[in-house]
Amino acid sequence: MVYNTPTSVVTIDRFIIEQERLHPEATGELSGILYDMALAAKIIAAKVRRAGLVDIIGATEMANVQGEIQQKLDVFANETIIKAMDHGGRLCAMASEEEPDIIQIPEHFRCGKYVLCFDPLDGSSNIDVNVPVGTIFSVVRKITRGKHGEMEDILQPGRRQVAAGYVIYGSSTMLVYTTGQGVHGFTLDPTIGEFLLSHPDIRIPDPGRYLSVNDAYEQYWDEGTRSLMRRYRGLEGERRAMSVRYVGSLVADFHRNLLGGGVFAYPSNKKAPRGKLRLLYEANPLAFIVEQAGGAATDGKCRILDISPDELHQRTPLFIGSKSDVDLVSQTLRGVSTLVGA
Ligand code: FDP
Repeated sequence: MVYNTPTSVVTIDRFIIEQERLHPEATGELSGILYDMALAAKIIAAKVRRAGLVDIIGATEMANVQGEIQQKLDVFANETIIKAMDHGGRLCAMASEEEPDIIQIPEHFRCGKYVLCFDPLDGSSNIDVNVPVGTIFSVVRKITRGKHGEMEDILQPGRRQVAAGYVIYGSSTMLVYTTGQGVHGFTLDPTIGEFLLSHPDIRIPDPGRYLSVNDAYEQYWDEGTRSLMRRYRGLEGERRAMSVRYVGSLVADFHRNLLGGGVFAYPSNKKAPRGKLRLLYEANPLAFIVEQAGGAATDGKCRILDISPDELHQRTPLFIGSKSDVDLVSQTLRGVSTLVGA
């Protein structure tokens, strides 16, 4: 089906409003959050695209502008999202991977009924070498009674998310999101500055082709995890060997596996007993998306979306991707000693 022709396009704004009309009770507040995220994504995309030029142009700018210091990209992305989201009257609080505490809505703006958690620029250690990076976000409803958001509003299990998405800043910029009615992808058309519907109703292929894991940690894995990886590689059991693809930028690895099928794994290891990735900013939103696309996500023992967070920056082991590939995790780790939760 053709969605976009030279004279008729499905922009993200049009898509969001059409989805909203399916729910006559909707107030439009969630749609507003998605519009604002799309705007922040465009601003960050423009900056990321110029990242390689910063050293060259920065020097010239230093001479002309009054001593302005070049901001690091992850700091820029963090501030851009906060400023795009704090004034709309839709959020009561935010939490960012870049900030130690809850971000409150300034007093002069209205507080709303939603909470936003986000990772402004995931994989930012890859910026210097021109590898894709991403933004990840998650929205839940406020559950406390007061005007302002509290820690309790943020520390909710992922199954309560009402929206989640990511932006990948790659060879093209894409925004992929779900509000619980499938997963839809939009590609930024830089000539008109709009996200256009390019990947409606994404379904993750199953079984998957790709295995994404940093196996430099093999020496620190327990026997269950080693056995699982041997199975994925077709060295143990009956499975066909998967191809290994590891960018080391979560959004890029996840996005490829979502479209091509596969599993991304960041297991616990002796050095990092709870893994590396953050539950609220990385695992939860991607788990909501993958489940909506027909896939699954687990920490090895428990469905990611059922974990009740205890702290803002909690880490979790993560196995995420095509359902049958993720199901193999519990089948293999069951009964074998593992470090999960150690
Ligand atoms: P980064 O440190 O570059 O920000 O969560 C952070 C993350 O990247 C993910 O994007 C990536 O999947 C992972 O860490 C890579 O970790 P390893 O270097 O330990 O493999």
